[in-house]
Amino acid sequence: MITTCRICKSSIKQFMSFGDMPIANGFKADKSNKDEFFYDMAVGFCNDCKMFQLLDHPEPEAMFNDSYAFFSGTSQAMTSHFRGFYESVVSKYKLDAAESFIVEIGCNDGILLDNFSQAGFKHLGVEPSGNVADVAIAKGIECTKSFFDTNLVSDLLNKGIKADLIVSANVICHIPDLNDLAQNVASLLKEDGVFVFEEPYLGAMIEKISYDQIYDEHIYIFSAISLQTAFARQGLRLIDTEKQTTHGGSMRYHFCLDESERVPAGQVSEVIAAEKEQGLDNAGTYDKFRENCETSKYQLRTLLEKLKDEGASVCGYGATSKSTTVLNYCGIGLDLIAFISDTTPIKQGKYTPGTNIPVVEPDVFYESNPDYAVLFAWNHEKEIMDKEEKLGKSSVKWIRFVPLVEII
Ligand code: DWN
Ligand code: SAH
Repeated sequence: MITTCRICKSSIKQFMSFGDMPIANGFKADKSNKDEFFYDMAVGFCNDCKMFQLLDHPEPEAMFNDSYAFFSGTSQAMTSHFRGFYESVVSKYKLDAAESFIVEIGCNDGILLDNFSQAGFKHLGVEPSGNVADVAIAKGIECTKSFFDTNLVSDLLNKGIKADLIVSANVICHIPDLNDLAQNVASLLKEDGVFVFEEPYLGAMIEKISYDQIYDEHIYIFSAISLQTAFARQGLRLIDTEKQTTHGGSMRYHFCLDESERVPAGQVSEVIAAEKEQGLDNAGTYDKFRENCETSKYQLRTLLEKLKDEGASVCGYGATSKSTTVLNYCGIGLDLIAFISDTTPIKQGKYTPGTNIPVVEPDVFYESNPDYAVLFAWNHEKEIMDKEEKLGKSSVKWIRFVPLVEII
């Protein structure tokens, strides 16, 4: 467990712990916890550089390997979102398929990079989880099965590769050595290149009490203030911010090299002013957040216990990474949730990390037609509700726990 901030090395203390946590995507072939890895999921806020961070985490190789369970393409809405990301960045920076080199950090199954690949851009995806990288490669995407680190960037530089655009989505917060990451990005960018990436947003998490964004893979939850400060130390300058609704509230950040002549957009200062107004730079905000998490936990448990007493059948919908935090923190097991339905083949037939709830295919959900389903994939609520309404195969009542615990 660290005692100094990962970014600025000031001393840092935990403001809360979510207790012993397993690997969020560590779905298991059997019900035993015998060989399961647990760590104390304690979180801290650095009062100096304002970075919200985990104080301990498993080794990256234990999370990102050849049996990674999350495939980005499981959501149609995210596929459309990434098409929009591609179109917006190509138009904003006037990228030309014949000239520009694109690097994506953490391309997963190619959900974003495929757009560049199809349009004929020279590109490279960097993806350490071999099984998801294979899906990208099968689409014809150039992808190296590797972590984005100093060795990889040195190799690329030795081959004469420099990037006009480095893109990423929901990956930068997964990289423990953020100082190293920023240095590597700075050396790989062409003089006028840009680094554009989006991440779960701290402001949204605090507002919605979506504490389930905190799990092993998310070493950081960023604000514009904390990222601007961290990356400025490594020669990168924040030039634009764009709020996104994806994953329950995200922020897209645009950085360039310090010496570039690019001018920051007006909304950067507005976003930073709004973050100060919200208190994201103030330790007291996180004490209040801890209280809100405890209330949310109490309310969810109370609702599930009441439904159990009434004899209702309850399942979960979406075996998300986030659900590992909710289930383990709230102490929810098979006594309260019979199974979780999920469309991802690699998760089906397995058991949830720490809590041993079976993950089943959607047909089991339709056949058993439970009374209630906890919507663990709450960030995909619209897509899921529309799909289930159209299918009409279930009469389930939905339970939401973000921003409030309620039956929808
Ligand atoms: O940052 C991360 C984000 C981008 O993705 C990663 N660290 C890991 C992952 O987080 P997650 O697992 O919380 O992501 P999702 O997108 O909320 O996961 C949705 C889950 O729900 C998937 O397992 C697929 C499943 N699903 C389903 O069963 N039916 C999803 C949809 C849309 C559906 O209709
Ligand atoms: N970009 C996709 C995937 C996000 S999941 C999306 O938004 O849906 C996080 C991904 O980051 C995983 O595929 C994981 O293998 C990858 N990843 C984790 N650490 C990484 C690193 N150091 N370099 C590159 N990719 C990494």
